Order: sequence, then C-alpha cells, then structure tokens
Amino acid sequence: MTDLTHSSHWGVFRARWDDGDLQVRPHPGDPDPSPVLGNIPAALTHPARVAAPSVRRGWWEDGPGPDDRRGHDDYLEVGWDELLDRLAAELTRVRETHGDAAVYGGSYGWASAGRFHHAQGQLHRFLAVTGGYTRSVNTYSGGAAEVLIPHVLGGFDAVTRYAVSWDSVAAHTDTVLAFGGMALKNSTVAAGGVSRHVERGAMGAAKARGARFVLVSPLRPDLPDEVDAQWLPIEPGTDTALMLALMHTVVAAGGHDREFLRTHCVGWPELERYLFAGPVKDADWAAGITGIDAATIRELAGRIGTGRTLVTVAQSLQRSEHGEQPVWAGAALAAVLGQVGLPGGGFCYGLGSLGHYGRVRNAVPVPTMTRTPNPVGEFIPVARVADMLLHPGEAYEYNGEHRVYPHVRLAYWLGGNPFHHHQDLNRLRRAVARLDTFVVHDPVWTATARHADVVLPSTTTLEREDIGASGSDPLLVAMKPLSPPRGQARDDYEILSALAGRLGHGDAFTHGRTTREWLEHLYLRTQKALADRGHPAPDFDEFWEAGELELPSGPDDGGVLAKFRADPVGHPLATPSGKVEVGSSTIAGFGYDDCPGHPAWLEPIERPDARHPLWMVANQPATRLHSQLDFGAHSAGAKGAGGQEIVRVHPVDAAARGIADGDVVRLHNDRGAALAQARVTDEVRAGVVQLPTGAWWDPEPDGTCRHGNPNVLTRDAGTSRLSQGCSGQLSAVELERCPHTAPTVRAHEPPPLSPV
Ligand code: PGD
Repeated sequence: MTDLTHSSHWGVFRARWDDGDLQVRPHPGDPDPSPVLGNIPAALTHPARVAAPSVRRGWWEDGPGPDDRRGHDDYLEVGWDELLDRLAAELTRVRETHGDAAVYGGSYGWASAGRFHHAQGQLHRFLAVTGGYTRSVNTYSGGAAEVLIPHVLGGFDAVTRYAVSWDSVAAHTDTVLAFGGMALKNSTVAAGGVSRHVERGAMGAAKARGARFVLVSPLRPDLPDEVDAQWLPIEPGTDTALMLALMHTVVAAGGHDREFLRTHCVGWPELERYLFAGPVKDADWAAGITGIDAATIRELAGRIGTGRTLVTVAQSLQRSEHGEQPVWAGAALAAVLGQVGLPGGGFCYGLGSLGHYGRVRNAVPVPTMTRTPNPVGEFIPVARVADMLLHPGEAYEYNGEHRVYPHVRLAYWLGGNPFHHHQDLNRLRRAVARLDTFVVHDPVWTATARHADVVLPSTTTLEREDIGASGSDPLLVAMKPLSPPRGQARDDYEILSALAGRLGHGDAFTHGRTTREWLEHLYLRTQKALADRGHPAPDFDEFWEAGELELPSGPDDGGVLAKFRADPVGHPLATPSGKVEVGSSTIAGFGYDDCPGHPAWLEPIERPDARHPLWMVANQPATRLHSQLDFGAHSAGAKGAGGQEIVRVHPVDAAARGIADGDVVRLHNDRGAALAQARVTDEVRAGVVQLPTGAWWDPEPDGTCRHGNPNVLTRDAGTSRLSQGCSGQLSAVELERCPHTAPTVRAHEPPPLSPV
C-alpha cells in the first residue's frame, strides 16, 4: 500500500486504498487541516455520480428549443458517439443561425484543484478555438469588490491578497477590527489548493502577543474562539454606517491623520463634508441603524486610533445590496487612521475569507495554461445570467458602460453549479427554460445537471492526473489518479477534444498533446524559473516520482501598499489618481444613486418587514466547499436527522414561534420556501437566522426546497449599477414550524433514467 499525494481546494492530502476503502489523511505539513477532507472518499462511489452520457428526453425527442420541462423531465442514457455527434451538430446550428455570441460560456464555478483539468479553463479554450462565445466577468465571491477596488485602491490581487500577510498580523497588529469576521471555515478553502492552513496559528500568535480582536458580525463563530474577540452583534447589512460613525468620531476628536489624507488620498474633502452634513454620521446616528450602542462605538473609535490597527472586511459583506460601500468605507477608515501600508496595519479586504489571502507570492511561476483569445467581445457581469436569459436585448448599466444583454441560445457549463450558486432559483429555472440547449459536464447529478439537456459525466480529480498549485502556496503537487474513471466518466479534456475534432478544430484544441504531454509542457516553465534563480530544478519525471516539490517564496514586504506609503509619487497605486481614492470623481461621474462618488450609507430595498421580520444570512458552509460533495460523510453527517440543512435561530425568535431545537422549520418569503432543521443558539443575533449555502436544491413541485438551499429565498439583483455583483448574502424571511410531515430529501438521487 503506497500513499499518494493529491490536492483539493480545501487541502493537500495523502490517500491510500485499505481493504477496498479509500483512506484520506491530511498532508503531514499542514498545521490545521480541514475536516472537509472527510467528504472526499464518497466522490468515487456515491450513487449521485453520473454513470453514462445522458440526455433529457424532451430535447432528444423534440429537438432544441425553449422548454418548461427542464428540471421536471426524465433522462435517457445514450452512447458517447451518438450524443457527441448530436451536440456538435447543435453547436454548429446555433453558431450558423444566431452567431457565435449566442453561445454562453460563462460557466462560472469553482470546479476542482488541478491546473490542467481546470474545467472552466478547458471549456473557454474549446469555445474560443471553435468560434468564440459570450463570456462572464467577475465572480460570485467578490463581484462588487472586484469592480470597486481598481477605482479606489488599485490592482485587485496586489492590494488584497498580497498586501497584509498573516505573519505581519502575528507580529505587528494591536487591534484587529474584523467586519464580517475571519471565520476559519472560509479560510480553509483556497482556489487551486492549500498545503498549510496558517490562519488559526497566526491569529493565536497575535492574541498571545496581546492583540485585541473585535468581531463585527451578526454571527459569533465568524472569529475563532481562541482569539476571545469582543463581539459586536451588528444588524446585518449596516457595517457601512458603523464605519462612517467611527470615521466621524475619530475626525471630530482630531484623531485623523491629516497628512496622510493630504499626501496619499484624494476625495477626502467630499467625504469629510458628507460625514458632517445632516444627518451627521456620528455614533448616535449609527447606533440607531446598527443596533450597536453609541458608547461602544465611541470607545471603539478611541481604541482604533491608538497602536497598530488593521481593518478587515470579509467578502460576504460585499455580497449584498450596496456591497461596494463596506469595502470602500473600510478602506477609507484605514486611510483616516493613516495606517494604510504599515506592517500588520491598514486595510485588507478578503483576509480570512479565503486561504490564499495573507500569503506571500511564490518566487517562481506555477504551471498554468495560457488563455486563448476569445474572438467574441460580448460579456455579462457573472451574476446577471438570469437577467440575460430573461431579457435579451434589454439595456443595463455596468461600471460606467451602457450595455445590452445578448440573446443567448445555448449555454455550456463545466465546473459550476448555478442551481446552487445563483439567487432566486425559481427565477433561474424560468430563465433556463428560455434556452434552446443547455449542456453540462459534471461528475454528479447536481440540480444544474438535472436542468440540462445534455449531461456528460466527467471524472473527478481522483480519477485523473494533474498538477496541483497556487501562486501563493509553496507546494507543487503531482496529483496521481487514485482510481480508474467511474462508470463511463471521461476527463473534460477528452470530451472537448472529441467535440473539437467533430467541429474541425481538433488540433487547435489539443496541440497534438496527451494529458501527460500537457503536464510536462506546463511544468517546464516552473522548472526553468527554478533553474534561472539557482534553485534545485528537478525534471518532470523526478518531480512526478517524488510526488511534491517545495517552491521558494518571495519577500514578505507589504507589497504595493507599503511601497506606496513610503513613496506615493515613485510608487503610485494603480488608481486614476495614483492615490487612495476615498472619494472617486470617476465613480461620481457615472451618476449612480446606488453607488455615489464616496462611501455612503444607502438604505437597502430588501429588509425585514412585518411579513418577513427576520434577516436570513446565507453564508458559506462549514462542512463542504459550496455545494461540492454535499453527500460526503462530513457534510451529510452535520445535517439534521431528516437530512435537512441546519438553520441557526436565536432562542428569542425560536420561542416567539414555538420552535424547539431539532424541529424541522419552513423558511419563506415571496420568492420561495425551504425546509431546514432548527438549531436554537445564541451564537446568532436575535432577529437573524443563518442558513448556509450548498445543500443541493431539491424542489417540491411548487419549488420549495426540501433540503434547505437558501437560494430559493435570495434576491436576484445586482449589488449596484457599478458592479452588478451577486447580492445573495442577506434576505428577509419568516420562519415557522414545518406545518406538515417533512418530505423525504431526495437531492442526492439521480433523476429517472432509462436506456435510449
Ligand atoms: P460549487 O459547488 O463549487 O459551486 O458556486 P460554484 O458553482 O462554484 O460547484 C462546482 C461544481 O463543479 C460542482 O457541481 C462539482 O461537482 C463540479 N466539478 C468539480 N470538479 C469538476 C471537474 O473537474 N469537471 C467538471 N465538469 N465539473 C467539476 C460557488 C459560488 O456560490 C460562490 S464562489 C460564492 S462566493 C457565492 N456565495 C454565495 C453566498 O454567500 N450566498 C448565497 N446566497 N449564494 C452564494 N452563491 C455563490
């Protein structure tokens, strides 16, 4: 029995077969491995695996076209060749009849670790070489911040991922003011893989040195117990008001860094005027909005003005209506304190939200595929996909542009699960019904696969060879197959190669390379960079044999923000002014009332009312990555006795509704309903319920989710006209004990299948 090293987005691991069971153990170098590794063994054998190429009966028998039966139909298992022939013909029909932009390859999703078999990347290359496609821009994770930050702070990765390191927090920070917290369940995950989870250790070291942590969140577990944080259980969605009041209080006491604001920032006069104009944004004003009392706000303002203060803003805060504002206000608060660019101080968006933030870059590039140019220029902001399908030809605003939605007829999706990740899933179902053809490759029968016309079974990483790597993780992993492909599953690369061949673009897609030849080709770049810098540079066979390779790290020097602080003229930020834009004339010029020219408190449209008096926080799950391996042992084991997802409810709200711990409850609003099992706990603020994302949508005929997917309840609207990001984090709901016997959860069963 040999241990093989493998990688996942939630950790590098060692695996071996033991009497027919796949044993998965964390990599020995990982100081704080993720329990989510426990989901992995089920990936190979679970009945949710797609066993054979499958096609929706309605599409196969009646041909392509808009169809309300998507999501209700049964499937036929078809031979690979027959189905690929039909799919190639359909791609050709759509392109010839409606143009290349009628093919949507947004195909958003996390897919799996492994640089070569990255599902979206393979699809985008395939669609690019076969004519082009409408793409998507930005992510569901950070859509609002990704558009805002280049306007106000500069290059996104440089000022977020690589500016404030965990080591600098451990060594220098006196006060960590964490808006939305830094929950370890989030930083356990890093796109591309992570070999060492350092966050708990770094926060613990800071605490042991005497640092104080302040958690601003409606959920207490958003910082680990070890840091013994002061918990400010804020009303959801109101962090911007608290940040403005902190700025106001600091400035009113004369504690702001006037010199830094003058030499390193633009827009301060406008922002200062706003803080002091009626209604004055003082602590009393913010207390009425945030539910944090004014004395606490004033005390906090005094504390952050002394010593080294780090303001962090979690990704989740910007995943809601006006999500740009807490990011911008957090940066402005750090600028008012004059701390931007100091070691362990200033502002960091996303620190603790993902495992690849707060690390230093590797000193050498990792093996990656290069992008193939897309001949079609058309795009949409990623979270506007249902709007695009429902409203082709309609105008919308995005980042200062007046744009029009294209008319997409065929959507092709790999490595993502929009019927998990999108908002208002019943609306998404109506949108997907408009397509002529919906193609999905996935290893498993997700809700998305169950709405597709063509479902092609792809392998998981466990069944193929690849290289695991991330630009800020020092371990390069030779991911060796742990099993032959399940059923008729094939690698996405193999499927797309076969399709490209049918479309006459086989060589352009494959370059004549097998998978192994691609891996050897991709590895060369890293090997050469190692040799050029005088590091040991094993050849591919040596690397493959060894199973892993430690890469050198770059310097931990505070990156662009430290350089900018030291010399704002010589090292300007990549913003229009070269400075921190606490006010932006560019954004002001767009004229958006939902994103004005400086950070501002804007009342949300979605908020609790008499009919839906509770805030539902739909955040990232602790037991899986998004919806991946939801059927795995760790995820399934944490659900309720009936298999429903757990919803956390405050004792006061539970008592008011006669709900006891363990009851199955029904969450509902005008968009839909979901069943979940109640956990009554004071870890959530009163008036707030927390239902994580990722339980596969399991709809009753009326769309009610039997399983507890919160996205049946969330609002499908952009964060603002600036960035049009996903705003699924917060929704107003009501809660009741389930009025009937809870139906059996069937989310992980395949749909009705028959041979053709
Ligand atoms: P995953 O569950 O990771 O979710 O949404 P995303 O779509 O990324 O989906 C990945 C899919 O890829 C799975 O179905 C998996 O089986 C499949 N897959 C894995 N490997 C392969 C492969 O090699 N080939 C193929 N073909 N398929 C593969 C995540 C998205 O959800 C994100 S990033 C965020 S941050 C959002 N968060 C929220 C939120 O906070 N609140 C709400 N309400 N909604 C959200 N949605 C977003």
